[in-house]
Amino acid sequence: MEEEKKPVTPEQITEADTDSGVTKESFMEESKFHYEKQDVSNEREAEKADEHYSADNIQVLEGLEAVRKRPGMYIGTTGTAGLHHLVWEIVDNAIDEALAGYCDKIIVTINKDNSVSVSDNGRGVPVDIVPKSGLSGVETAFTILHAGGKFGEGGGYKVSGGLHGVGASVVNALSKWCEVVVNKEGGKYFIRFEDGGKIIDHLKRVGDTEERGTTVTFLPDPDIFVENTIFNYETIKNHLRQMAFLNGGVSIVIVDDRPETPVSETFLYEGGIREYVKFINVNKLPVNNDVIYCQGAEEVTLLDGTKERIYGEVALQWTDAYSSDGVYSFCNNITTKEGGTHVEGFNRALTNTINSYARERKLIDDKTPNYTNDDCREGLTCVISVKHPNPQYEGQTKTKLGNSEVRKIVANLVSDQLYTYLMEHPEEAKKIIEKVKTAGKARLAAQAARESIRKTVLGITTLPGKLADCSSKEPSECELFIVEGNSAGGSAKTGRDRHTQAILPLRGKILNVEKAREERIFKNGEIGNMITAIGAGIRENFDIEKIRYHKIVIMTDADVDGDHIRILLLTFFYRFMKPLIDNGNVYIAQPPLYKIDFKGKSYYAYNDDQLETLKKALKLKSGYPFQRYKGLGEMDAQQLWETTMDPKVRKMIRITVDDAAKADMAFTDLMGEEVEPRKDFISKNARFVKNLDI
Ligand code: 1YM
Repeated sequence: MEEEKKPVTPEQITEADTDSGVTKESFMEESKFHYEKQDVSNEREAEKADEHYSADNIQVLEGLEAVRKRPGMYIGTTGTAGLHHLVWEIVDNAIDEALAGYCDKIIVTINKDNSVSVSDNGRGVPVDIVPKSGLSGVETAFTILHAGGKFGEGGGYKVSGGLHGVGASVVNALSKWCEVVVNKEGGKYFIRFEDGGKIIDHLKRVGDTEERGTTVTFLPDPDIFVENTIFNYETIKNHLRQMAFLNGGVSIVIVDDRPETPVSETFLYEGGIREYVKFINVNKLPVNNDVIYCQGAEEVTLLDGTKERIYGEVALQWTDAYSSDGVYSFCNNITTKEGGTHVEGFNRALTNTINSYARERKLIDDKTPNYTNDDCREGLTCVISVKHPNPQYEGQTKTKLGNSEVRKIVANLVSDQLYTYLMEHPEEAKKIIEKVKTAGKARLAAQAARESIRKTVLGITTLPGKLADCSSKEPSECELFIVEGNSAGGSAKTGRDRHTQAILPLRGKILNVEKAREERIFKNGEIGNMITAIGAGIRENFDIEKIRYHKIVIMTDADVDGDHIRILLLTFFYRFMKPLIDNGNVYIAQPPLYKIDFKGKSYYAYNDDQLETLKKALKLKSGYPFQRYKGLGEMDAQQLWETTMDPKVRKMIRITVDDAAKADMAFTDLMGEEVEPRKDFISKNARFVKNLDI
């Protein structure tokens, strides 16, 4: 079993062991020297290296120059995320060494000067001269783009995510300086690169040591990372903890040497992803007591005859939660946010196994239809991790695993082992099936509720009594103002342009659609009014062609309650009428915050800056009175029209999918009830909340 955890074929291990480290067979033939040999031929090798050096170095620098010219292509951004990406790349190399079975400890240190050191106790990066480049293994790995673990095709098993082995040279290219220490076969070797990877002095043996391993220290180049070169302890810590969960048995230490008293934490999870699931579920009530664990590896032969060994593991535990989005998937230690074939294989096996077990044990009667995948996943926390030597990514953000062979591998291992678990633990199995059953019932109830709303709310063609509709029937010129509170609603009704502007006042807060079960949502009067007023249905029945207004304008007070209502409405539109948001039909009105009356005229300011500018422009003395609007209700019909509704002067914010998704996420994260975190969220996300009043 232990061996299963290390996705390396025995053949690869012996190959690597017989060589000084570099696994590729063809390379062994070319290089044909081992340590003893290298010692006697050292000078000659150095000469040879120098010969190659001048010519090759130009090429080398051109490669690294390309990275410096377009860093985004290699690390995504040159912002904070990109900065941390440098650390992930070096850590990935150490993790690869651990996965190859040669290393069990990794230490990441943030140094006082904000450089980062990563050490491992593996074999050490090869130090022999690589004939193709004329440079040592270290120099090759750190200066030649695409020099992966094997200087060529095939060979070792490299699985860590990211840049597929181009990592070290990319980090070097983007560093002010970078130092590598290799302890290998009795010797200590050192090299320093400067200014984006320039070799100042070749790799040197600087002493003797019994230790083994690689230490890489680098200082990000401030000319590249102009925004920020300061590493964030929490970001690195979270990443390393995730790596420790995904690579059970590897001890990963983080040290922050910057504070006066250095901080250090160690992550070591012998249970790997099993402990990850426990960690995610720590504040939840588990349904089955132990985390179920399935794993396996399979060798597949590709069309071109090459063999690949694919490793998969899955850990799962149900909790009493209602959501069905607790499945976290990874390939080669990177999250596959859009899922992919491993998740598909898992889903298929999960649904089949649960249903066939329940039927066999007569926990479900013959007449009842199968539980759906969603039923099986309600409350489930699951980590799926596969290691694949040649992953193919698809999807919009290239985070969807595409290798089709993975589907069957994961499905098989989950089917077999989950089934065995259920058979061997009938008590736990009973609790799990019970949870799935309840989820199924809730689904049927929601379906019935949806059906009834289709018949009632969606069937209602008479418009809500509270709606003051506009006279035009041409949707492209019509606007619906959803207004907070009856008094503001009254002003809006009086002040509007009756031909094109309709007003729907909302009484207080609408229901939080995240919290409520579907049945209640549909029975909520305010929501029903919005659905009928807009007139295009909801969810899969929503028909954008039928909308009665091309502009839906949310008009709320500029205070915390107003912000809250706005987020509730956005969440509602996002969940129930998403095409409206995709299509850019949703807007937020911007009422002014201040009014100054001066020489018989009223002047409005929409933010503090404008207020200051206005005071200056009117040459007002300090202390000159101005009105601060607390709510829309303080404005009369004329003022509301002049400042907020008149298309000629008003300012409105058009909502993007991004905004709405954020609002939606805010609720998923905060789960509604507590006020403090919500206020906190609102104040931090001023994007929706331009006029804040807390
Ligand atoms: C702190 C970062 O890079 N460790 C590391 C890297 C390598 C090896 C061992 C290694 C790999 C192989 C053989 C092989 C790398 N070597 C190379 C290259 N830690 C860190 N530890 N012997 C040693 O893959 O066959 C790239 S990474 F290219 F030089 F072989």
